[in-house]
Amino acid sequence: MAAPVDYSTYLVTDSTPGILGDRDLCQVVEAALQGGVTIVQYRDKHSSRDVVVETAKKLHDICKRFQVPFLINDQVDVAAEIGCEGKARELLGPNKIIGVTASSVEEALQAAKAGADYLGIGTVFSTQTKKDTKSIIGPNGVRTILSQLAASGHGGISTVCIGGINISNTQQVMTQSSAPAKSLNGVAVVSAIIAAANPAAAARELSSKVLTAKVPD
Ligand code: TZP
Repeated sequence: MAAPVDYSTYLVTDSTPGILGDRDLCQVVEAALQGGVTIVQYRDKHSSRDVVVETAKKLHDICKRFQVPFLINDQVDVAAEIGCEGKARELLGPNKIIGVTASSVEEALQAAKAGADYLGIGTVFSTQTKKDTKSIIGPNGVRTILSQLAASGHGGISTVCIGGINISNTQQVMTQSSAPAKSLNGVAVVSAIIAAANPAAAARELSSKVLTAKVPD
């Protein structure tokens, strides 16, 4: 059986021009892994398919060195081509990680029933990183979704929250959003690590906040 996935400090990359300054994405991700990121999703809305495949291969190799799962956002064909850990099940077969973003109880239950491995719940707070978010649900919205998952027999699905999460609000969000029967497995962040002056230190601090706030499974 595959080892359980640690969702506690989930890094999502960003390809917005300028966000990395003069730094290289692979170096930033490697630094974040040194700081304790436990799972990486490559999200690239700007580059050509060739660049995406090339970058995905490099990032996958880095993640393998750290024994951390590597997922690709949306581009299921690229995930299939490079054989990474995250995908859409029909195309890539069993033993892959599928994540679905949910901003409502309905979406969360639908994804859980369809067999998603984990949910990205949000958008929690407004964020400059993704401007087309459907709704800002706050920690209370996250708690409602977690309660309903547990109440409908889907309390076992892994969950992270996403959207505007940073070092200053992680502990509060982890604590406030926890439903009595189910708490978050972790937090997913883009800018809190990718745009940080020191991504390794940012990942270390974020990871320590999550672990302090997390209720053991
Ligand atoms: N999905 C919902 S919000 C978001 C994504 C990919 C962006 C989160 O970015 P940040 O910088 O962590 O607020």
